[in-house]
Amino acid sequence: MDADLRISLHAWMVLTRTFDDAMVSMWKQGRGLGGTFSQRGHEAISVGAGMALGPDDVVAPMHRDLGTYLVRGMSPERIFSNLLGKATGPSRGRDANLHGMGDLGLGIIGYISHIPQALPTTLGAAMAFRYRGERRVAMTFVGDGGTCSGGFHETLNMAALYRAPFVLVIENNQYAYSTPLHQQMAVSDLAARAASYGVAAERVDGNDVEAVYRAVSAAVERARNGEGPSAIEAVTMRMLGHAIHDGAEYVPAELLEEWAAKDPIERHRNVLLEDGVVDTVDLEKMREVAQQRIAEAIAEAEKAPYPDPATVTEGVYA
Ligand SMILES: Cc1ncc(C[n+]2csc(CCOP(=O)(O)OP(=O)(O)O)c2C)c(N)n1
Ligand SMILES: [Mg+2]
Repeated sequence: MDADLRISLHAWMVLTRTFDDAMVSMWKQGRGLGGTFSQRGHEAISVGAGMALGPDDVVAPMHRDLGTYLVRGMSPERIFSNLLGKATGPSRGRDANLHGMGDLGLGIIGYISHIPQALPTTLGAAMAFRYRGERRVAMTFVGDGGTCSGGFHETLNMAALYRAPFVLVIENNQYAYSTPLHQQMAVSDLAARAASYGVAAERVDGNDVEAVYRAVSAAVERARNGEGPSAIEAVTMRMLGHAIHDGAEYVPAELLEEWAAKDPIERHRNVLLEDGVVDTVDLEKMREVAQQRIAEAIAEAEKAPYPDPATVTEGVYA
């Protein structure tokens, strides 16, 4: 893999983590944030998969895909504005959350909270590309919990049957809210679950950004060439609670320790250092740039106006 690409993958993960840490501390300081879903531990997935798309492709990220929003070009200012309920956020103050942050100009389909409705919606986009003969790909994400609901199964069945240019990234983070995998389903291999519908499926280490990037790039390439849909199960761990209000006391401490030792950013940092792609000065600089960028974004979002109450019915269609 090209050195510039490896550095870029790393820098986006650092920015994503810096954003996430700032978001969590702001919530603890009571600085007016809405629903706060940390994606700590998911950086390699959201960045690696997001970077694998081309500029004309579309993606529907889910609540743990902050990195995908960032790599698609949604600015930290706009995302913080959304979290603060400001008029300058993509939902224009309608949804103080990482939900609802669509921007079709950036190829981002707004997150659909009710799991797994992003799947059939994204398949619809993929089918539109097919009908129009466009070489574009539609990608979305689903959690392990989401794979238990009907829409996952119906979407993969139809995607395979019609060879849709559709890519699904399954974020297996071991838990759906407080329910561990073994209490959700009688199987543990989610790639096999997807493969049973006839989509190309594989399991990757979701804490290895380069592995995620390679697997999703190959899937995007297949979809673009008319070779049909794919599902990539990226295995990771949700390192904090479901959302900030959840202390996740039900997660065994040893499990978190085991996964903390496999932190996606630390791991990639060590690989880049070993391969001589970067040195510690470069890495420190990268961290400072990210911190500066996020501090500016927060300052701008905090200054931004709330939506004018007179606009409250705008965007209400039914
Ligand atoms: C139909 C529906 N039921 C419940 C919820 C509330 N809910 C949001 S996320 C979530 C858990 C999802 O778990 P998983 O799919 O594993 O994703 P993770 O949060 O672990 O990333 C639940 C129950 C919802 N959004 N939609
Ligand atoms: Mg989960």
